[in-house]
Amino acid sequence: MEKKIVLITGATSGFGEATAKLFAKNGHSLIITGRRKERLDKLSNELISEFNVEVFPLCFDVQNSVEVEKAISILPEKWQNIDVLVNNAGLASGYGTIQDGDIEDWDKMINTNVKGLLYVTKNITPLLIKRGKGHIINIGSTAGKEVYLNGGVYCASKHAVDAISKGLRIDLLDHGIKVTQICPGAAETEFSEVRFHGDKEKAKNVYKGYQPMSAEDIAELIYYSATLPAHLCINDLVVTSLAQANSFYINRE
Ligand code: NDP
Ligand code: 8X3
Repeated sequence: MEKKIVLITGATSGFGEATAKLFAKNGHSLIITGRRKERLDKLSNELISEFNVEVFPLCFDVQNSVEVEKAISILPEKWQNIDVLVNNAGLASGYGTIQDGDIEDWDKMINTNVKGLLYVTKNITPLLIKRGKGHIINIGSTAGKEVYLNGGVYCASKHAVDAISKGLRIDLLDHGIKVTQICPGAAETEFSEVRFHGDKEKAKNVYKGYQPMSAEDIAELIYYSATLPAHLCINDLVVTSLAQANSFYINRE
């Protein structure tokens, strides 16, 4: 199989980390990103020693447009031949109504999930256009399809990802670049710990009484989407565990 260069944002945990491992296991080269440098370096060493692949770690905060541009501009020429961009970095911060909302939480979600995804995309897309091929995989959410109580701003940010994915697909149509959005329901990662500001008990309760998806489940779908024949593109994929019908109904024991 053709060896790809895959850039994954938010590879220090959850979906991003599992996806990096799966691509590495299959011999692909990886640009892994995140803010936590120690985790990036640890993952980088692990991928190199376990799978004997090439890895380029890039430490930056997607919220900062200057940092994003600077980080991507230092990529050596051979690393600029990116085949797949996985726009995965993202978070929910806080859980509550808009009338009681915390502006810092809102800023974090909108700046990361919406503006951060746009900054990374703006900097990588010219590299794909230059090569006349490539694939952008955006991690949306069921929260980008439905709106639930106490999740208004997170849902708004993921609805924006839904719109951006649709818009990008149109913008890039005559450049031969695929755009896929993957919209998972509940998956057990560090996501809920981050949402509840480190409260492990509250985070655990989100996944109580049913089998949620795992980071590895989502990695499989990202990998599958990225390795389809050149003429095929999954545009939009909503995926939940068997126990979850949608954002509102989960079959708990
Ligand atoms: P995790 O918290 O486990 O991972 C989130 C990743 O995003 C981390 O690697 C983190 O790295 C990175 N990240 C967060 N903020 C920034 C930032 N400002 N700059 C750079 N990197 C950042 O959560 P998941 O793996 O679950 O989440 C991944 C994506 O999936 C998110 O977009 C999330 O919204 C989405 N999602 C999650 C679902 C779930 O149930 N888990 C369901 C549907 C969608 P670091 O902190 O090192 O910067
Ligand atoms: C994460 C899934 O249900 O917490 O995007 O919004 S949910």
